[in-house]
Amino acid sequence: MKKEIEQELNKQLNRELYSAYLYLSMAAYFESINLKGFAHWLKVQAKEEISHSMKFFEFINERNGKVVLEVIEKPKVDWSSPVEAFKDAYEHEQKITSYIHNLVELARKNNDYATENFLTWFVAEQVEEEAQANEIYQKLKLCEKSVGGLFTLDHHLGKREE
Ligand code: OFO
Repeated sequence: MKKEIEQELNKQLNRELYSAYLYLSMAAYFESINLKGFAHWLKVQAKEEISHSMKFFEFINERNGKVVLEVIEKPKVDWSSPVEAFKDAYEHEQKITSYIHNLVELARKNNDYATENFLTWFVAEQVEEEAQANEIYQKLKLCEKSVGGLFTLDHHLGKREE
């Protein structure tokens, strides 16, 4: 595997860990305002992000690359409202999608078919990641003036399976 690709895959591994950190920080925010269902959903999401980072970990090793773990950026710790938190989550996923797409372009430019094939899973996954964050964001906008709506959504999100 080319050095440049190895370095970029390592950067993405770090971004996936940052995603876990961000969602865990959001979970702490929701715990602090007693919306336990949102907190649960975000804790499950954080675990999913760690599993994404592990896919990069294993792939880099399989290709005889070297995993290099860097510092994980400190995430935001407070939000002014649930809507603001999920707006951030949605925008974050859009940013992650563009990083994945840039990686695909890099793999293509280098005729690295194995990396391109590995990234196909992430291209599809990002469609889902964006859709689910956006769905919650849009629903939160609808219940901005309805505490009942917010509690219903909280209850529903609390049922997310691991
Ligand atoms: Fe790893 O998909 Fe979200 O960030």
